[in-house]
Amino acid sequence: MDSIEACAAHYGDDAQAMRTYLLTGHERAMQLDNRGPISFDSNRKLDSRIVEAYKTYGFYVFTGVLKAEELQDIEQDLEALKKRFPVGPGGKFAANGAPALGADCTAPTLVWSKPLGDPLGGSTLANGRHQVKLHEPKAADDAPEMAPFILLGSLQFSETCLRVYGHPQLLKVAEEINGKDFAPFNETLFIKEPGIGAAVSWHQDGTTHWDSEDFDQDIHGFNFMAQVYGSTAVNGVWVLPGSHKIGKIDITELVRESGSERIKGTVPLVCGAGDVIMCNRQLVHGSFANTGFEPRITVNMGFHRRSSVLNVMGAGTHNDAQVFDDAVIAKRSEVIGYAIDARRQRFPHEAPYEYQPFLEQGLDYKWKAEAKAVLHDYNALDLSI
Ligand SMILES: O=C(O)CCC(=O)C(=O)O
Repeated sequence: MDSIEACAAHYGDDAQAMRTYLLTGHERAMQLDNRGPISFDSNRKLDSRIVEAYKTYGFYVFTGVLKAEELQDIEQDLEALKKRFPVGPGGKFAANGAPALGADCTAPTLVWSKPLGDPLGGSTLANGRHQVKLHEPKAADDAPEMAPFILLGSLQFSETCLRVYGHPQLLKVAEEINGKDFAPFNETLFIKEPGIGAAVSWHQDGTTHWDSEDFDQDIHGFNFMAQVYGSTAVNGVWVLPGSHKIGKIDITELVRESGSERIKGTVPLVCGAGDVIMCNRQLVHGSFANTGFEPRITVNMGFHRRSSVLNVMGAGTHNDAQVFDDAVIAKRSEVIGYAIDARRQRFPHEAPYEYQPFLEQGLDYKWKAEAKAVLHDYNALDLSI
């Protein structure tokens, strides 16, 4: 409630409307039948109730996926990671004078924003998909001028995120939704520090397949959003349930019909630390600036059907546009192999995931010092559609 009050207080004349929106959205989200542990039936198929709920709403909250030990690893790793951030946008050095994270990368890494800003909203960035600009609340006087809020190509910087990516149950879910030969999309961190974290205006993620004759609700893939600290109505992503089935939506019109940026019918992705949300990329979704007191760090990892990316000209949203032929997809998929092995080394009691394309080709990846160099700039090949 403290965060809800703090958030509402940033909305001036709309404070009461924002308070009501946050409270009712939270209640409605908690009433949906789309949360629970990952579970498979006796044939090792994803529980049909999960599949049905995901199809209906476009998202599912998997509870208790990352256990306390793993969360602790991630928290420590992310604290160390933040110390490696450059002191400002494009900077080459961290505060301690060491070369900054990403300073030697050519593929994009950190995206910065003014505190509580909405840098994408209403801009032509990312193919103009963030059609409206959200309210940019005033940050505290002592807030930094600029702060990082997205880290692209995150797996090259964080071994703990790489291990999350290799999680056997999550990869099995990716297989169930996108087929045994599923392909990666991209991996990012969304960093929403209290009082600083920027908004990500309402959007749908897909770009390339809206007019495809094979269009369906899964054609642009999905993201896993693993929560390090949990996600709330104040700091979390909001979604319009069911909107993933409709096609390309005029968001400006939705906002107009709703009478404000608080789009009618939307609900927040509410969950605890260690929960992982599976979120269809076609859902109308976005997040407000984090004016509350709780941090949200999302370990984001997307997956596609192979047919959605094979020989497709990329959207150029996350990297330079290129055609994704077999060789590009195979190269980009190596990270799955490294992730599985990195996880096996840290959690040897778990049965590692077996990725069908590697089995078919006799490929076996070992996570060791040289492999780290292979991941440098790996996101230049993000399968961005
Ligand atoms: O985490 C957020 O705030 C935004 C996430 C998002 O827009 C995405 O994953 O496409």
